[in-house]
Amino acid sequence: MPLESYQIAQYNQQHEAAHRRKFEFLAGELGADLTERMLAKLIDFQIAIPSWALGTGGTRFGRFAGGGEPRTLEEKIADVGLLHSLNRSSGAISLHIPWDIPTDGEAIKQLAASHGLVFDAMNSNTFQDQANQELSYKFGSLQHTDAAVRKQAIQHNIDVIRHGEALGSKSLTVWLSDGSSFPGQLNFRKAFQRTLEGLQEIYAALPEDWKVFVEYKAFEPNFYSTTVGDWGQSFLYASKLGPKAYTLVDLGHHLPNANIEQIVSLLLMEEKLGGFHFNDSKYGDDDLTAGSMKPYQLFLIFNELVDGMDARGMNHATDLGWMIDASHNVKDPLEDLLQSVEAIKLAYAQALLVDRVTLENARNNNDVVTAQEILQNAFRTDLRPLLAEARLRVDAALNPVGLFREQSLRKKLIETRGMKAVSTGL
Ligand SMILES: [Mn+2]
Repeated sequence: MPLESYQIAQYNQQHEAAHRRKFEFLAGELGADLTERMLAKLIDFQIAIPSWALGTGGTRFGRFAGGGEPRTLEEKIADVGLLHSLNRSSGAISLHIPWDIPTDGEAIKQLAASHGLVFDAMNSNTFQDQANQELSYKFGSLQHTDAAVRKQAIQHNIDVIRHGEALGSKSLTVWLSDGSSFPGQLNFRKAFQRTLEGLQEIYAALPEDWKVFVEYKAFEPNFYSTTVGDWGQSFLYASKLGPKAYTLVDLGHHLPNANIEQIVSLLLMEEKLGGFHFNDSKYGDDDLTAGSMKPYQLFLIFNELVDGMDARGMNHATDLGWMIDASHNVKDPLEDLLQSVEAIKLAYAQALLVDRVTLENARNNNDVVTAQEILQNAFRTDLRPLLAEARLRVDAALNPVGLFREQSLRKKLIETRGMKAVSTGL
């Protein structure tokens, strides 16, 4: 391990007095009851790290690797283990097949467990052609006009489920790049029907206690139509498939200015929201660090998540799949993931702070000003000391990015893996 627990303890000792001043002021404002309830929820709340976010992301113009990137699945697990030891909030990893095929499922599962990690949703890939692949996905996978291509894509998804079973995963995320780039290219109804039939075969292969998440995306790589293009289409597939099928919301997969919080609210009401891919964007599927661009929107989304989950008595930590899906090319990927996790948990904490009784009264009385004040008061309360206290209580670092830098952890990874180590993936 590049980071030992005594180093975390030493770091926290050096910074504890300053932390204590800020935390005690905040706890005084919130009151002991609310403080302790929020701390317990924050400690439980874990966000899965995708295996493809551990290396520097590329764009279609180029890729600038940062050095010391994980070269194998084992090294990817070690990186997530490092993140988890820094923040105790990243206790799961989400794998991508075929980039992360485990050769020995049991050994990989044990390695992950030794870092305190479990396997979150498995991700299939029918948006690329692999080197040894028989048929091409150039014109789609499950929507394809050729039944043999569809069969290959269905079988791939079933293989991914089997890999996941060996690792103790409980869900499959299907994102299809299927669609069309020019008017006239595709019969929309037939493409939908073929895709539905393929998903039905995949659904039939799910173990009893598994879920399948149908992820939607408005555009890219296709630029005229996408066969799972929005939450309505995903909801339609999920509804037709059955109770184990859910919609997955990726924050970057909407048309500009979409009201994502309203989408989340209605999907939860219909018991069809399954999971989340967090990232942030300014223009399209930018895959920027969560909360870096529109933190108020992230808070409003969590406000609906907490409200909708509480309305149905759901467990915040375990009843939805929480994952990051971000990857870009100018930051250290591990520092970036630490920032994303922090932003997500901060938005969650702010949503826990919303006074829901007063908010509902304000709504019933059409008191628009009070309703806005309640949300903005929660959003503008600095809860960072609460997050730091939650970390301190489970032996994580008071400031994960600070410790990552103080210990020169990237330098240590480069020393072990080399400057030219490049991660598999995008
Ligand atoms: Mn995604």
